[in-house]
Amino acid sequence: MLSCLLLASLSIYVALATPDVAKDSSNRCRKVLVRKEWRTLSAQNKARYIGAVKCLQALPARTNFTGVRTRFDDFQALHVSLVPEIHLVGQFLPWHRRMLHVYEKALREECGYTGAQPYWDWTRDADNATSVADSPIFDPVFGFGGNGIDVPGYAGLFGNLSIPGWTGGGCITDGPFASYNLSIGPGTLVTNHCLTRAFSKLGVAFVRSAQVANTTKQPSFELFRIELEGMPVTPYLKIHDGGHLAVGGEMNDEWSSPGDPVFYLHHSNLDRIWWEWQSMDLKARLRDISGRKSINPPVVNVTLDFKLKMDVLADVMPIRDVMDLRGRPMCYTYA
Ligand SMILES: *[C@@H]1O[C@H](CO)[C@@H](O)[C@H](O)[C@H]1NC(C)=O
Ligand SMILES: *[C@@H]1O[C@H](CO)[C@@H](O)[C@H](O)[C@H]1NC(C)=O
Ligand SMILES: *[C@@H]1O[C@H](CO)[C@@H](O)[C@H](O)[C@H]1NC(C)=O
Ligand SMILES: *[C@@H]1O[C@H](CO)[C@@H](O)[C@H](O)[C@H]1NC(C)=O
Ligand SMILES: *[C@@H]1O[C@H](CO)[C@@H](O)[C@H](O)[C@H]1NC(C)=O
Ligand SMILES: *[C@@H]1O[C@H](CO)[C@@H](O)[C@H](O)[C@H]1NC(C)=O
Ligand SMILES: [Cu+2]
Repeated sequence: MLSCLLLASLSIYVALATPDVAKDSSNRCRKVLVRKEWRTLSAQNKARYIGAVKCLQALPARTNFTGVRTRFDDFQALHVSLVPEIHLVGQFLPWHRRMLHVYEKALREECGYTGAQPYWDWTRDADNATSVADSPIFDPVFGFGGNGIDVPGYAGLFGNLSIPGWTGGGCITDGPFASYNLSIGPGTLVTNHCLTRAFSKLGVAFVRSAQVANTTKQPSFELFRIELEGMPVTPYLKIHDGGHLAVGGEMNDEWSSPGDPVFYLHHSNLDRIWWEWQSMDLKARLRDISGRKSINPPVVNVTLDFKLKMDVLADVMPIRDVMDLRGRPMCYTYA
């Protein structure tokens, strides 16, 4: 107690003395959440996370998007409303970092969850397998349930490309989310439908350690974000779209993918890889941002002042404020 008081008064003193430190200490985190890989959580903590997601699925919506029923739907509908603005542009990684942070906050503040947002490191499954089917992520009890039921002739949701080696395509039949019907999606539609999955061997081939290594070795944010995000800017899938395709179904729907709770673990892993890349050279990379403001001309890069929008779910926030996980408002790290 005494040492706390001493430290507090010391930091006020230092803050007054040097403006730089004042800025630092005002951003200092009171608590740092540690985001962990799903399979490293205890059975009890897995159950707590899933319980909190189911809680969001039972709370009433706050947004006014057409069709939303629950707090879980709010986030999915927010994503649908912004799809043309948040992919294939400079704010792709910052916007999803912000979205995850707001989602994690909702789980904690509205659903009594005390942990951090977990992530799914698919390399742990994909390096030695051709399907994600055996991943603990898809466990019916300690995970998010498994593949969708087989639908003969399922063509996937990947434009007109035929997707080799998929199975499933229909409603998931087990796990904690088999009974939750979505009301947003597929695409921009508003329909009452089950959560679908279609595990794909093609997708798995793009989320292996070699692909991650090729992503984190890129020397600039410009090359890094392109190497991470994937088609149609790149000729083949990359870790972002590869992960969406590996799960398939709703997860592979560019609009309504946040309808699969696994979306948040996939994007948290991408966020972790961005932070890992930033951490290799913090001095330069905490400020390195680029990419088009919009997919429509004129081509202008975003800057750190570009505002990330969350409708009524959270205040707008400049990209600058999500760049450093070590200070407020972010205050989380990856283990
Ligand atoms: C939703 O719509 C209602 C009725 O138009 C309005 O009163 C309310 O402020 C809106 N809420 C939000 C969050 O936009
Ligand atoms: C995958 O297989 C390689 C070579 O067979 C092995 O070295 C590695 O430890 C395996 N990785 C995992 C996660 O099991
Ligand atoms: C898919 O193919 C059909 C028939 O070839 C074509 O009419 C349609 O525009 C294509 N859709 C997309 C998204 O490419
Ligand atoms: C959930 O959606 C499926 C179609 O995807 C439908 O067959 C089923 O009846 C719906 N269940 C409820 C409770 O609305
Ligand atoms: C590695 O990254 C470079 C640069 O983005 C890309 O041209 C190349 O295709 C990538 N290689 C693999 C195997 O993904
Ligand atoms: C956007 O930023 C990248 C990376 O710094 C740069 O190569 C590119 O020329 C910029 N584009 C425009 C239109 O300013
Ligand atoms: Cu997205």
